Amino acid sequence: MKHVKKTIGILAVLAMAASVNAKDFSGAELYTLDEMTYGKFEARMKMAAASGTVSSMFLYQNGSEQSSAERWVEVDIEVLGKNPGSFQSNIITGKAGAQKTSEKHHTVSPAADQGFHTYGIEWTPNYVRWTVDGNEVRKTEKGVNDPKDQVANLIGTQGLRFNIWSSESADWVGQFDESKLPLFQFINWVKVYKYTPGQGEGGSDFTLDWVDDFDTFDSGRWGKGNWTFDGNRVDLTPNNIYSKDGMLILALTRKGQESFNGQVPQDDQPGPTSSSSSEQQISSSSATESIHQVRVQAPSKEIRGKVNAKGARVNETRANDPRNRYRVNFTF
Ligand SMILES: [Ca+2]
Repeated sequence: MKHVKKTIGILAVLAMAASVNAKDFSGAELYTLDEMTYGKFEARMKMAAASGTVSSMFLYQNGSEQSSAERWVEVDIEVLGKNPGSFQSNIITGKAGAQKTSEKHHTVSPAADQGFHTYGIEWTPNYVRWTVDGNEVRKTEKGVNDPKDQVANLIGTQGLRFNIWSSESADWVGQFDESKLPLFQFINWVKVYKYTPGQGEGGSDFTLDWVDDFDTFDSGRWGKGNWTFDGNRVDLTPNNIYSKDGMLILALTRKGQESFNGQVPQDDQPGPTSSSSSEQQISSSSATESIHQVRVQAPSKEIRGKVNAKGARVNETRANDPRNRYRVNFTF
C-alpha cells in the first residue's frame, strides 16, 4: 500500500510537470522590475492581432493573482485579436476569485495592428484615464462614473507590463487560428512619469521619470516573464522577447519556433527624445486636479519568483472570469 501511494505521488508530479509544459505555443511578457504608486505611462506601439490573440499594455500589482493576496490591482489596454480596430480598457479590483471589472471598448484608427499609436494610462488617486495619441478615450473618476468604486481600490504599487498571448475564450477574442503565426507586437519606446500634482512641466501633474527607447535591452529595468495561466494557450517565455533596430519585440509563435525573422516596421513619428517638446505642450494643456503625490519604492526583485518552483505551485484565481487567469510559473 505504501509503495502504491508513493508511485501515485510520483505520477502526480509527472502529470503536473507535463501539463505545465504542455502548451503548443509561446508568447511573451515584459514587465518593469520596479513598481510605483500613481503616474503616467506611455508606450508607442504597433500591436499584434489575429483572431484568438491578446496584445497588451497594462499596469499590474505583482502577486494579484494569488489567492493569498489582499487585493487584485490591474489597469488594462488589451487589443483583442478578433477586432484590432479597437482596444479594451479595463480596471480589475477586488480579490483573486472575486474580481470586479469594468470593460469598455475604444476605436483605434488605423487599426492597432496596422500602425503605431501612442497609448497612455494615467493613474491618480482620483481617476484613471486612457489616451490614444494624446486623445482621451476613457476617464473613470472616483465618485463620478465609478459605480464599483474601483479607483479607490487601486491601492499600493503597480508595474508596467506588456504581453502577447492567446486566450481560450473564443467569445472574448475570437477563434484561434494558428496559421496566422508568428505574430509580433512592436514597442518603439516607453515613457513613465511620476505623479507630481501641479509640479510637472507647465503646471501639469506629471513629471517625466524615465524613457526607454529600446536601443538596447535594459535588464536592470525590465524582466521577462516565464509563466503562464489557465485559459491561456501559450507559455510566456523570455525566448520570445527581442530587441532590433530600436524596437522591443514580443512574439507569439509555435513552441520551438521562438524567433524574430521579420521586418521591423517603420514608425513615422520621431523618437521620444526629439518629441519631448510637443509632449510637454500636451501635458501643460491638459488641466487636471491637484492631488498629493505618493511614491512608494517597489521591491527591486520580482516577488512572483517566490512561487517559481518549477511549475510546482498553481495559484488559482479568476474562477469567475472567462479568462480564468491563474498563473503557473515554470522554467525551461
Ligand atoms: Ca525606439
